Amino acid sequence: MPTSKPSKKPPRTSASRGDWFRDAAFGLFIHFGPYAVYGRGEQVIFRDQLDQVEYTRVACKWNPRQYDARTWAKIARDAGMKYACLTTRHHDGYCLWDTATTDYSSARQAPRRDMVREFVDAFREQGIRIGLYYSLVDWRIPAYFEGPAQNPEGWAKFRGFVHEQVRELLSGYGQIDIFWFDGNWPHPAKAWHGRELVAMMRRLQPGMLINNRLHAQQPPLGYEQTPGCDADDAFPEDAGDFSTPEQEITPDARRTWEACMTSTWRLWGYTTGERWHNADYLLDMLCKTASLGGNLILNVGPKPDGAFPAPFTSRMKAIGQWLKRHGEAIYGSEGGDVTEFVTYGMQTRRGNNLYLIMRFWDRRPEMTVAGLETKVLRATLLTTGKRLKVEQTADRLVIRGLPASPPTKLFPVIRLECEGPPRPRAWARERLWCGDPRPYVAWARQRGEGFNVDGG
Ligand code: FHN
Repeated sequence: MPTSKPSKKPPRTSASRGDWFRDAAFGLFIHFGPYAVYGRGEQVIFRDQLDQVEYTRVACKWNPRQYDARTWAKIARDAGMKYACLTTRHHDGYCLWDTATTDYSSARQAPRRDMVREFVDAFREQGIRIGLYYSLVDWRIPAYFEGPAQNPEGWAKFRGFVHEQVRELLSGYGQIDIFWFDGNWPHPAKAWHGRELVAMMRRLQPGMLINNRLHAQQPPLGYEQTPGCDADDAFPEDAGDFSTPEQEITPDARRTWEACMTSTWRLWGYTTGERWHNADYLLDMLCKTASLGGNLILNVGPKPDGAFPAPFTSRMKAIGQWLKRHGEAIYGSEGGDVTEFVTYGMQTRRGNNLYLIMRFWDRRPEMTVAGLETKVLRATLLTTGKRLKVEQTADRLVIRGLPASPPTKLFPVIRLECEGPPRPRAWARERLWCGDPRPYVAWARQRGEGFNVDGG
């Protein structure tokens, strides 16, 4: 069902922090760790209930010799990604930075490398903003499972370990733009001393964005609730700056939001025998997210040797080329559900421009856009630069001069330059099901009242 109101970008997180993020629109999520050796996703130790000692042995031997953050950064840059978020520690507990809290790290084990350092340096060099993912869960630690009630002493020690690790990550690697908590479940933010933790983080990195997952209940898989959406409406100070719907593009009208999605069918860590989403499906995610006023962070699980899987790299190349030509419809755009356009695709807005993102190309020389109130001054097929003819009546805009063959394998975009911010007519704003039926009554009455062909 079409939404009843054009989706707007939610209120800014805070003028100082959120501007670049909402304009950036597109980020890279990287789930990298020793679990890649197994080729069965990032949770293999838990899902397969592997022997902890055996997994630790394999993890300590893991040495991704092809890990080259500069290559990763160039792929992300060419894909049009404006920020990137690396798992510094996932639920298996293995740390990718030179931490003093444990020897279970890439700095102390086989690689002898501070992979977080290499990541921040390489991506910053490409002008890409830095995000650090951090799992509160650590499946190695019994006190994590017992929790504060059953093991108050062990929990306090574990919580201290977590706070110190966060402090290290925010003290030793320069400006961090995003901190991406994950896995607070089943413990509430207060069990993590969330307010103290966030206060410390704000002191160390005042301009940094924090996601909502220290606070939002992150139920294990199989729960009803969409992971990453806040369980309640209140936003206490440990509730972070943006919502994180996962594996679905679900707007949060209350504030900035970022959909986190895999580029394969399911798992975040490297998985052999993957089913990959095609480039048009991945681009559809990005355009849909932008049309609803949010950001997309798209995931890759690097191979055990540290290289990105080739199917990911090729898809990102195609999307990057599309963004080179059509990026103005995505970066810095606002949600654009302005007119009745669901048949063709999606819309985004930017100032006085309305962008029509065409998922389907029906080869007809003209197309109709119904319900746009604002006068169109100029129409351009952004994909080729060709000027298009427009004829606008009260309720209908006809766009003419469209080429028969689709001008790109991905999504052609038409830019409508309007005499003001593009607005829908009342009936288009309300759509069929949500507003004043009278325009539709008059429209149906054109035929008469009755059930027969002649309206009798
Ligand atoms: O359990 C994790 C999962 O492994 C992955 O890291 C995702 C990414 O958003 N977060 C949790 C599931 O919601």
